[in-house]
Amino acid sequence: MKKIFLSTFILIASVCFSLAKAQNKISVTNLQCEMLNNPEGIDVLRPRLSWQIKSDVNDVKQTAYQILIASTLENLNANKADLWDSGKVNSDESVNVVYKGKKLKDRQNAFWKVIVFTNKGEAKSIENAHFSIGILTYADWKSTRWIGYEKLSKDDSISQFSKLSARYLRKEINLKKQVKNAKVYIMGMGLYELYINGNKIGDQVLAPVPTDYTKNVKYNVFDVTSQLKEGKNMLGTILGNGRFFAMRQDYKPYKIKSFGLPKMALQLFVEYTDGTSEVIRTDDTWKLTTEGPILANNEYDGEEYDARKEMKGWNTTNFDDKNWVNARYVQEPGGFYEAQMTPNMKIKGEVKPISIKATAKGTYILDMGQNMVGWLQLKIKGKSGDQVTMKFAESLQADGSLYIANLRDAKTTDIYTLKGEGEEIWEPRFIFHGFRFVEISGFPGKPTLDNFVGKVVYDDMKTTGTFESSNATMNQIFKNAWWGISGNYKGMPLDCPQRNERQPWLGDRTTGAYGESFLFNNQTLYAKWLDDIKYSQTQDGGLPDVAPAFWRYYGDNVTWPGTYITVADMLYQQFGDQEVIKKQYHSMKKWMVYMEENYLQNDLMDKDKYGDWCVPPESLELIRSKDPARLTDGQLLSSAFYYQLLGIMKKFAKISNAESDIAYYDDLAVRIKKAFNTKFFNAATNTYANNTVTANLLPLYFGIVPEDIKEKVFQNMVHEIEVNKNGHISTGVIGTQFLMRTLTNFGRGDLAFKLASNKTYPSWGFMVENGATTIWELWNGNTADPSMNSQNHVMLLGDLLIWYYENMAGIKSNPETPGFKQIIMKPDFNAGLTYVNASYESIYGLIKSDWKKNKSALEWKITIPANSSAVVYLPTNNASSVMVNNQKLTQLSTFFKIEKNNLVLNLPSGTYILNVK
Ligand code: RAM
Repeated sequence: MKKIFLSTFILIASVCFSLAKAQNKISVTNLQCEMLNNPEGIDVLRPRLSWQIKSDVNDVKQTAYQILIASTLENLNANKADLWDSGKVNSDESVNVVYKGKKLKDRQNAFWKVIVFTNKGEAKSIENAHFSIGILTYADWKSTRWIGYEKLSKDDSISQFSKLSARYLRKEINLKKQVKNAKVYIMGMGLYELYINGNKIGDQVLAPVPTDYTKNVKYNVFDVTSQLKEGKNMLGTILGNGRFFAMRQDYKPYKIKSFGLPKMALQLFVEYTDGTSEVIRTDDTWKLTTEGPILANNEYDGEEYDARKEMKGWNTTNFDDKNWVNARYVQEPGGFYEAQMTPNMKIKGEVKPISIKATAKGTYILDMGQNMVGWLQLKIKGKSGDQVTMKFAESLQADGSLYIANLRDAKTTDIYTLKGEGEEIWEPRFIFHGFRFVEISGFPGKPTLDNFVGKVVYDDMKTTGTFESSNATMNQIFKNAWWGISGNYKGMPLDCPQRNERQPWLGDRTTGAYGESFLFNNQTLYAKWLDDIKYSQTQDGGLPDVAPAFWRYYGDNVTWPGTYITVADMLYQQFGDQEVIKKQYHSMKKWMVYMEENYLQNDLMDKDKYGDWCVPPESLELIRSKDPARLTDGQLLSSAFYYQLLGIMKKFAKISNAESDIAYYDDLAVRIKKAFNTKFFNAATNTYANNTVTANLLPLYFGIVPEDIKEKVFQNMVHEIEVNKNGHISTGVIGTQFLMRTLTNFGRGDLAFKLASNKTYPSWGFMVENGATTIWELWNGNTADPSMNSQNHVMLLGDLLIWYYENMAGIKSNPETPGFKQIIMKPDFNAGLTYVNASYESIYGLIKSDWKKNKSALEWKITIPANSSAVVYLPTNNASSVMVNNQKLTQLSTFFKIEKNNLVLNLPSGTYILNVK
């Protein structure tokens, strides 16, 4: 297929696109190890290195590279690559280049740079990069003790609404010599803050990322050289509950997992200038108190803080801790220790409230103007003992009061008690809320907008995508999606951030993760999540619906657990990550075999739990439809899904050097396809099962429909949408994952556009019209029963964002060359938009697609990063109507061909303006 494609290109003339005569400026930037910006303490001995080439000339291809890695910065600066000098390697690889130097050891420091050779000249990386190895040997942790305090204070409770005061710990250390290098390795469960000599270490919040602590425990690593001095130093930590001391502690213990009381283990590794070193470890000489100002911290219920109980100087050497007790030795949490390979959360932005209104009760309602996730910082003056209560909610009721019914039993309330010493500024440490509105009571005096700032909290990742088009509804949906996705990143992808749930449900991200990857660099977060899923696998191969399995849902369906495989595929497609597949392959296969052995009956997968979750129901108050005509057969869903997964596993088998498994997948796929068509296809009507859109869509998208009847099935599906559903969506979480792409692939981009720009029920635009600033859990989120009705859920996005990028902007990674090594730029110019301005920061660099058209002309500005290329589709079959950078295409030397009324160009890297008349 590919070969035919290339051979039909026509070579026209020999003038090159690039401005080759201009001075070539090549630079190498953005050096990354394991795709992390700051990989301090990593968990791999063969890390992968990546860099980006930037250039102001077109057509830049890497021809070779040389990587230099040294154990010290001095060595690197002197070009002494004592760990690895790759030599000049003739290769165009610039991402995920595997380390092949000396064996790296625990705590090894590495400094590196790269020299890149291109067809347009060579360049050295501007910056030096750094990584260090974590503590990979369990024995090195052995004499580091876990410490804590496993008693409750009088106001604590182990109950449905668990309440526990934060633990404060301190330890004075005496460093006898001058410090050359110091690193701290900390496991603080559930959440920690670390201080040295009174200063907070790092700008992370809510660290570390949550895991099933009986399976694996993440440690964080910080370089603290500059924080320590010769002589006395003070280490201090505060421990919060997080997911460790579960939010619903003694409530449905058969379902909700809890891990005990907070605890920590820490190593401080100090290297002195004289070459000697020392390790300081947690032990029972550390002092502890539970009498600090954080009286309670519960992710669902909120934080309570009494500023009168602040212990000034507790984390400095200048403090009398006679009332503190010695920390107690406690059991280790049980899981393996692993360096955290994804960044912690941070405060990523601020939101200023837009209004504050007094209520008849004497309280105030604050409006942030945006449904956001994080917390509120309070600036306040008052008397000692004054108490301000802040209750958080997503929306208001008709009478202007908070709508809290959809929070279920989450109390979402922060309480601050003033110390009365002038201006006090406070924000919580160990909780977050999903909210737009806050009810404030007990505020001393009259609050104004200046008393509050919203802190936006999510994993420290870059926003990689922008999108703007001629359709205002689509633009607002994009913004709402950004807020929903970022807000639900909490060291794992959550379903929602507000009610008493907040679980990492697999099914919510099956395809969504792929769309999200255009907006955020979510690679390490999802790689971590795949580990969470692997760790939650049962002995016999089963996978849960929620991972980490804080809620124990082991229901053995296909559609939710299948996310394990589709998310790995996303990491491969979008980031070119093969390692993640090799790492997970064995467990994925184990699950596939487990499902086949236990649930394949007559060649169909007979196990489904959720159906096409959350289709628009027959009555607007309903959460789940009971109307058989709206619901799609569970056996159809699970069989079609399993069939699709077999195809992905086949690809993974090749990557994982497990080719011998392919025959197994192939055989199953053939059998399932046959049984599927026999059971569900209705030849008289050319429809599947009960002819829901989803029932036809899945076999179409997954390639189950026989070639000769595809078009008929598609036309039937279109009829169902256009006529029977009046041009509206009727799919739920499952069908919506394939809807937009299928319509466009079969030539009905206009109908996809209609669905994307609809403002009436049910549609994403309907949410916007009803004031949504995020995406709802239900199409009828404004009217449905509150018992399952979150206003910040991302699962209904389906493949919408993929469609925005791949089909509207025309930014798609060629599946043959994953990670955007080659970009397929094929916007559907006729769907209904008149312009799109979009960009995506890929691992090769920035990709841009800005097009605008009127009846007679199209102008398209494209940027393709260096060392990448693009196949560009123009909507014409007339080469002489095309201009490239103000020159006639027919006078240039580039390959193009005409394919189905498109003129297809092969463009090397660079910036182009294409005009079609
Ligand atoms: C709800 C969750 C989630 C969904 C499950 C099946 O409780 O909010 O979004 O995956 O149900």
